[in-house]
Amino acid sequence: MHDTGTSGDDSVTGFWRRLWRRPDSVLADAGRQSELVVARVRVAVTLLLLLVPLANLVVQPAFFETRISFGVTVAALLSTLAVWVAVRRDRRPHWLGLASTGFDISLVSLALFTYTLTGQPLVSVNSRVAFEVYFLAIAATCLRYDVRLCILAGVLSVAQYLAIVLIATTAYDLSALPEQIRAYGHFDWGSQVSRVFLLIIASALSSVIVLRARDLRRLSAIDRLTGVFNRGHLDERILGELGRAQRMQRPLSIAMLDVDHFKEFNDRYGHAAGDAGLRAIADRVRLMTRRSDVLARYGGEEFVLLLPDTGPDIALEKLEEIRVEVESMLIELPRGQGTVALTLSAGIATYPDDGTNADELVDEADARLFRAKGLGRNRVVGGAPTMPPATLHRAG
Ligand code: GH3
Ligand code: MG
Ligand code: MG
Repeated sequence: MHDTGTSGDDSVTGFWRRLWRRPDSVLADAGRQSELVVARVRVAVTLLLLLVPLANLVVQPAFFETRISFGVTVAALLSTLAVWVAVRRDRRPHWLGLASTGFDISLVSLALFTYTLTGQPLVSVNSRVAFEVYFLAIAATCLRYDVRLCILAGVLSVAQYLAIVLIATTAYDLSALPEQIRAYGHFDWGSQVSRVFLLIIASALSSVIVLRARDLRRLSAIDRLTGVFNRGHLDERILGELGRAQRMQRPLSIAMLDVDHFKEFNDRYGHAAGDAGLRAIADRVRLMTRRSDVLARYGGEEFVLLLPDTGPDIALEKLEEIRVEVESMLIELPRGQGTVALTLSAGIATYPDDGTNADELVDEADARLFRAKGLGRNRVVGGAPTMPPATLHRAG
């Protein structure tokens, strides 16, 4: 069945599937756009973190640890600048969100681990500044609109932090470091467990925010009456699908469907019956199309069906199949008034044969729909030779 973005399945497996689903193309795009914001914040935070080793370098320039932590932070700053430059140059591959989430979390872990490396393990496990940056990195995953990345950030931060604590406790006797006790407290497992829980809660909260954003996004893309996509979403998708067809050098068919004599149907059976008719037609067409096809309500009783990777012959065949199916459907009238049939007409235009941009293709599909109406309705006109309809029915 073709995807309208509805969640449908409320079972536990349905929930997990929903959690693990890729964001739709528009959200994924918004996520990639956000990488520039994240890259800027990352540079700013790393610059701020550089202040501490820089101050230490001024006070204790000869100390080996001071030089090491300064060197590591400068290396981190250079790598954040490199990522920022790459993102600014518009290099935003699909794996960018995954890579930059892993990079952020690992950067914080590296900052914490540097303290253990430089003989200050209590700073690693009780740090008040560097540890909090984990929360910034986890919160930034919300901007990527991908729940999988929120979960990954949580799992990675917990795993890396626990590894740091284990290394610090194994390599040092933390209760025998008197000079650090005053500045960084003492080590206890209770507060370490609380820290890990906070990371898990932050990751869960980010996941919920992303799921909510996805629900709102779905609601904003769906037509409330029929449950198929709305005009706004269609406008975005036409451009996306056309871009893909051009890149892949594949055809794309656009069909404009219009219910015949629908005004008469409304006048005769009432608006509620008209609404039921529109819902029934939308449901049936949706069931008959592929997951990659896009069905949208264009306005009133008009629908648009995008058929990616489909040339004029196959598109005509598909629309004929839909026309025949709709013609044979019986629509239940409200208040037990019985059943009635509806028909539809359609016009099809195909990229690249009939146009190279969205306006040209929609105009051509519309012109062919007009021709189908003029030829007597209940028929499909496309670029390929039109088949004569077997029967002609009128509403009512
Ligand atoms: P044609 O065969 O030429 O397409 O004729 P038509 O009557 O279908 O076309 P027309 O554009 O004259 O009328 C469309 C009608 O669709 C008018 C309007 O009452 C009805 N309509 C539009 N939106 C809705 C809706 O959401 N619900 C209902 N029930 N009717 C709607
Ligand atoms: Mg119309
Ligand atoms: Mg009509």
